Amino acid sequence: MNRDEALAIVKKQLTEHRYLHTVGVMETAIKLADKYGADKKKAELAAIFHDYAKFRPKEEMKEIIIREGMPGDLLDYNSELWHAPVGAFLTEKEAGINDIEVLDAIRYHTSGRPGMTLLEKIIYLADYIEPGRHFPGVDEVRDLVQTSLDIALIKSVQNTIMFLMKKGQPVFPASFQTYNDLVMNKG
Ligand code: DGI
Ligand code: FE
Ligand code: FE
Ligand code: FE
Repeated sequence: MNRDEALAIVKKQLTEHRYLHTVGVMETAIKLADKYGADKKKAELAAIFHDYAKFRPKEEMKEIIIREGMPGDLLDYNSELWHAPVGAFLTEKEAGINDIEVLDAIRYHTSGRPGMTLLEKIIYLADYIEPGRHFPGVDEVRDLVQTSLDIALIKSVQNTIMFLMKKGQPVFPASFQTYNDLVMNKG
C-alpha cells in the first residue's frame, strides 16, 4: 500500500486535527527511521495507522479487547489506552496490513512495552515530538533525539508517567514496565 492510499484510508477515520497530527508523526517517523537505520516504509505505514482507532466508540473497543483476548487489565485503566491495541487489530482487519512489525508499533505506541523494537521506539517518539505537539518537556525530547533514541525515549516515558501521577491518575503497569526496562538496560 502506498502513502496516499494509506492516508486516504485513515483520513476517513479521523478529525482534521488528528489527521494533521498523523501527517506530523509520519514525517517525524521517516526522519527518525533514516537517522537510526530503521525501515522507512514500515515507519511511514505504522505512523499513518497509529491512531486509526482513536475515535471508535468505547463500547466497540471494549468488545474487541474482550473478544480478541487482549490483556484484560487494559479495561481497568484509562480508555485512552485502548485505541493502540484495537488500532493494530483493525488496521489488519480493515486495511489488510499484516506486517507484524508495523502492527506491533501501532499496538505499543501508547504504553510502550519492555523490549521495544527500533520501529516501536521510533513510532512512540514520533508520536510524542511531531511538530504539532506543544507541551512542557517536548523540546527537551526533541533535542535528546538528535543524540540518543533511547535517552529520548526514557525521558518521554518518564514525562508521561509523571504527568499522569501529578494529576493523580492511575498508570498502566506496562508503562512502568517500559520505563524500568529502558532504565535498567540502557547501555
Ligand atoms: O493518541 P495520542 O493522543 O496521539 O497519544 P498516545 O496514544 O500516546 O496517548 C493517548 C493518551 O493515553 C494520553 O492522553 C495519555 C494516555 N496514557 C498514556 N500512557 C498512559 C495513559 N493513561 C493511563 N491511564 N496510563 C498510562 O500508562
Ligand atoms: Fe495514540
Ligand atoms: Fe504517545
Ligand atoms: Fe498519536
